[in-house]
Amino acid sequence: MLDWQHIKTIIDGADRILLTTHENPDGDGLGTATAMGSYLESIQKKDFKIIIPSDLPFEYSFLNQQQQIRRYNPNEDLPWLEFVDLVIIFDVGDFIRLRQLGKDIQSRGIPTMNIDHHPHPEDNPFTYNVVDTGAAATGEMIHEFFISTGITSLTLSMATGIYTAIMTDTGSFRYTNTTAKSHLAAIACMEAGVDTSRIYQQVYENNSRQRVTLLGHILSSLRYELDGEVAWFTIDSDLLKKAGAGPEDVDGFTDYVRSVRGVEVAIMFFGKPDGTCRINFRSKGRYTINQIAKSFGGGGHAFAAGAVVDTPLRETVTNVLKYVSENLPRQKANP
Ligand SMILES: [Mn+2]
Repeated sequence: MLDWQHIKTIIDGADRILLTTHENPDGDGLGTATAMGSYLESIQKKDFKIIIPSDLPFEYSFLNQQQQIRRYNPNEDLPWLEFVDLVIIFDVGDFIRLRQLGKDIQSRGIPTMNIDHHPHPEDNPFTYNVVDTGAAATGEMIHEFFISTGITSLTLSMATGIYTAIMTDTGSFRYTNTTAKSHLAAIACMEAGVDTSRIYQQVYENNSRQRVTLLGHILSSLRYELDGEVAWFTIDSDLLKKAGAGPEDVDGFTDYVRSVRGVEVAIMFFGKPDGTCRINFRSKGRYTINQIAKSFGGGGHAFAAGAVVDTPLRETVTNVLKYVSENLPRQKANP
């Protein structure tokens, strides 16, 4: 059990606090940042801002009703950042995913608190590490923080953030990481009045037509390896253009592809316009895939991981499929 009281003391001691999460933010990072923002506003009365390294995805705009989330803009934000006492970073996985914001925090020597459920190496750059790899979502940890430090009932916006975080990271309570704790936190959120069906619809029934068109192309070009245990697909700029879609539209496809009968591991290869290639791995639970992601310079959870490599799309596909066919059989989750 983490020493939440000690963590509260550190937060209590800061006057100006920056809350942030990784680039291409998801429901866990944004939900926890807004839940903490609501706490800092209503209970602690702190000077705080939520500043993120990339754009807020449309499907999470319901978390930003008071326009409290902004994309980092050094020109406008640096004067405020100069006098920040503490940066709390949610769900980041790796400091590098803060991009320019991370560099500007580091160069000013501002203390950082890493609240996360991703594994981190011993020699990480954070001042304080608050890590629980057993938590299904960072949202579960923030719920624990609130109840361990005397918050008896959640405000609606705290609960909305926490519920969004846990719902998205557990695939709506379906993935193997879901525990009784996830459900207990969800109960607390429901008791605080969250509209669970509305949150679900905002996040998952808000696909653009372009995104659905892109999904159609992907599903019609799926490839299978290892007797059908591995399914994979590629996305490149041409395909995005054909569908009228953008890079923000690709999230979630790997989870969907994993749903095919017999498929244990789904892999997405996304050849980005800047020449790098993003690889996403999703496992049903028979194989762990974070070691494979790690061998390509990435990382993540046992059953959901990823990497970004500098090799072009085709070469990446060849390299990864070769590595997977040689190494996946040795990655049994329960040997
Ligand atoms: Mn997460």
